[in-house]
Amino acid sequence: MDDDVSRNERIKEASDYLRGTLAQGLTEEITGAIAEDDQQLVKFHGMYLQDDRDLRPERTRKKMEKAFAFMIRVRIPGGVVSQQQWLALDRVARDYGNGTMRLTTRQTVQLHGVIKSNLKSTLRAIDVAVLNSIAACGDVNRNVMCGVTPEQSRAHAGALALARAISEQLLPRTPAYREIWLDGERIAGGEDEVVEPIYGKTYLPRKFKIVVAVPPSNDVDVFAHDLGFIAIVDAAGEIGGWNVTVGGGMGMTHGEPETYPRTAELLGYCETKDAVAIAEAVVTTQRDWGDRKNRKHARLKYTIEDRGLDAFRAEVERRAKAKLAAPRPFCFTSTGDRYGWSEAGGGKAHLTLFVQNGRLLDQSGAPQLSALRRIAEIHDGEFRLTPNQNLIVANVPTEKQTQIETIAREARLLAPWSGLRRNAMACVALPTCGLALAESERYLPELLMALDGKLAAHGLSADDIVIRMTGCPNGCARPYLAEIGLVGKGPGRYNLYLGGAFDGSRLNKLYREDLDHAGIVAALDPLFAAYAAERQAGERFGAFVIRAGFVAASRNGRDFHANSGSRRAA
Ligand code: SRM
Ligand code: SF4
Repeated sequence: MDDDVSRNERIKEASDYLRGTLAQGLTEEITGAIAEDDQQLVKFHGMYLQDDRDLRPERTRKKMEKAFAFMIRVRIPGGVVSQQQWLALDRVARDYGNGTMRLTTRQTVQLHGVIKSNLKSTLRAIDVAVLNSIAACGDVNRNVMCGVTPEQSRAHAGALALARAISEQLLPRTPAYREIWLDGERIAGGEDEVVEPIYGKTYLPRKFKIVVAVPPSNDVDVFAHDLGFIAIVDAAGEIGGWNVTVGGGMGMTHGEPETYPRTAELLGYCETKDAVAIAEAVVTTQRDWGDRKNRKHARLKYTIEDRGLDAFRAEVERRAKAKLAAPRPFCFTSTGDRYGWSEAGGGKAHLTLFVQNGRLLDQSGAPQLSALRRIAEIHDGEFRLTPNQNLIVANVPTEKQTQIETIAREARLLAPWSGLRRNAMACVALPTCGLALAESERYLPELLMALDGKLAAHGLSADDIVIRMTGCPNGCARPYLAEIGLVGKGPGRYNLYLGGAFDGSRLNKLYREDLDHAGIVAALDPLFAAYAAERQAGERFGAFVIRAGFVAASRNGRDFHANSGSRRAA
């Protein structure tokens, strides 16, 4: 191993395939935390050590240990769970978590607030439901996403099959998870290529994300991901093959222009029979070519920038023993979810519910967690988590539709009237996220209320406008692809980005910096007024602010930071 590799590389190398001292750390009752190196390793098992940041000041004052607890992220390829699995997740959230389920921007469920002594019981309960959290976090391929496309069932089945096949192929093979969390027997080690044929001892240089999209919906935000497959669907509704995209990513650091979000590029077209081999070849090329010295430069997007797309394609083709053809035409129209009922065929229908910022809990007047439990008790079909933090009750037979809709309506799970609210996402941020600089999930509803008032005054209430907020520049709600992006800068302060494309194909641009609540509303109100007065037929807000000269259009990657700031006086 090179002398100057990052600390995480050394931790992985010394971990004995992700075991570290986790098993021993679990037995130490003196602390709710685990050893520092194990905090990195536990991510590969789908968990993060966190502490309640709301309680930090008081506990520091009282000289108490931080209020440590774990976040567990379940791995759900394609976001599809059965009735029994939903009920099991609901139960563990109440028995061992903080009584909430958090639907994520990548089609999984997070449980927050699980204390160390409950970790094994929680993971056992998840295992009994034939689920796990292996590789939900860490320097590996994460949960593979797949468009939910309720209106295109046949294409969805093909896309889901690919998502599951890729997920299976790229799973870490180390038995560490079973040994540590499920008291499995220790299996003796072996050669790297035997234990981890794809990853080896040091896994990937950084996290890796794969999605499968089914046009015309870009609900998965394919251009935000390291690797994407875009279904090319024929007139009969069957998938003929896949356009492959590489090199997307959102994360950056304020004040460090060498870090930037980037939209993925088209690498080529492949047939279904080659898709898994192509995925593996992209992953192993990044394993060998990715930067292991600087974690801020270790995602695939930087490898592609540094090596060039052509060299990358040639290497992938060589490893996959398959040729990529020229990309086929495709067309995306939107990134969001289609709420309400849609036909599923065979007398059944899907109901897409609205879950604000993905947080399911029982609040007075809106007992959403309980309502979904009641729905799951009635509905013996599947549930689909969307890539936009929402939920689909799938394949509901006619006789149960009224009952399920009534429960959802009473719990305020049906989509709201506001076009802004229907297209809004916020990351978790405070109090659990250790990296948050500002509020996000807890603040966005208040901001939307204020903005809805302004939009109503301009007659724009029903217009679909994509708004996304994050508590720091890491980009967990994909804010740089939104028409309006708000990114935390410090407590109560946000950078405002404008000009993302409604179909998720263009990054936005920094418009104003360091705004507080009043500043955000004051900055957006005149833009809404101008949009109402000057827009062309069918013109989206993100396209309008560029044409009207408020911001420059972002091209890609490094260009994201160029020409920022407001250009036309609002
Ligand atoms: Fe994320 C780190 C939450 C999707 C980019 N993300 C985190 C952590 C684990 C904070 C940490 O490292 O300590 C957050 C936990 C908060 C909490 O308390 O739960 C966190 N990320 C989330 C979720 C839950 C946001 C949400 O509101 O739904 C999403 C879980 C996805 C999942 O189920 O797997 C989530 N994160 C994303 C996305 C969106 C996506 O992938 O489509 C991105 C941008 C895309 C990308 O990866 O480039 C994203 N998260 C990051 C980054 C920046 C990565 C980078 O390349 O710079 C970090 C920080 C890091 O890795 O160093 C991060
Ligand atoms: Fe935390 Fe930042 Fe991700 Fe929000 S964007 S969840 S604040 S890491």
